[in-house]
Amino acid sequence: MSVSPPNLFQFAMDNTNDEFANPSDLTVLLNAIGSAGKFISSEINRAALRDIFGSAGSANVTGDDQQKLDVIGDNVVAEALLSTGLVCAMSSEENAGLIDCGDAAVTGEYCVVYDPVDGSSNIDVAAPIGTIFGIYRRLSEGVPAGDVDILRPGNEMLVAGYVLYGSSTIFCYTSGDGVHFFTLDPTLGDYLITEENVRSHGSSHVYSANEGNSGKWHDPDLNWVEHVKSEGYSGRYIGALVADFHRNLMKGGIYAYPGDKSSPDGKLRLLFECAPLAFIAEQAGGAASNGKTAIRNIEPTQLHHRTPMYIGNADEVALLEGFHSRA
Ligand code: AFP
Repeated sequence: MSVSPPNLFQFAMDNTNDEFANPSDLTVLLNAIGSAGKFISSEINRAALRDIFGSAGSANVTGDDQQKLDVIGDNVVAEALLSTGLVCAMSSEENAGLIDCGDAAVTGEYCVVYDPVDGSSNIDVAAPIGTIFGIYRRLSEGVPAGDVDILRPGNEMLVAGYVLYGSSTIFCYTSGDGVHFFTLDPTLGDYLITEENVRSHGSSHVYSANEGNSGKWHDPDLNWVEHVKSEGYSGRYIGALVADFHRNLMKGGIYAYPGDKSSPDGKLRLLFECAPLAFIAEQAGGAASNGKTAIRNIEPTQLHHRTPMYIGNADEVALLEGFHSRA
């Protein structure tokens, strides 16, 4: 009889550390996000059948058209985290301000930032999307948690991860001790470990960027992209950061979303997208930069702070930074 590999619950229990208030907290928080991920995964799989494709007819705080699944995913993740009683502050890409955490705003120990459905324009075409999250330990004491607990650089993050809804559903996380992948077994309804201590793939001459925007790019990015093309790099762009990031982590490459002449800070959100993935990239031996500074060292000035980002193989990010430092 074969023994099943450890599930997410067992693995997190065995791999907690003393950064957490209680040894079980990591497990409880990951379990909550994992449960939300199972629900979102099943909703995505049945989206056409349940008429939850398409726009919700609203825009989020940064003006993006909200999809029905953005709204569903946002509520599901928030409710799962609130049910733990451990979360004092939450902020998501879909909300202008902090999400109300009730009594736990005073008693909870953790703050969570998340993008419930990253790449939501992929939903209607059955292409990959994902949920991204980051968790901090609170700073304030004895008062309802506020912006001070959330507006923090990625280098203060305790845990970061994502759930990728692709040809299979993958749960990835780091708590500062390596990066681990779990795959959802739909028959068991459980995430089982499929790769421990993932290492960023070596350089494989792949770049992921929306080159359709290059007419607005600045010279360092134009020079870099001409260079990589002259070196014979391949382009791979899914249009969902979490999916492009995961592909490059496993197969090698660099993802680039530069600032440009009409959007100097680019499109991506520092708290909900960039800082969590930067933590994962670094833990896997990769790197993430805004062209000059490590993403994890950037102090957010507002919840929806945007930043250019280049992330992936460390040598590829260093090459890109060279073009920016010579500018
Ligand atoms: P949405 O979640 O609003 O679809 O945004 C996704 C995203 O922030 C990121 O996941 C993609 O890499 C990027 O946008 C794609 O943007 P472009 O459509 O401008 O290439």
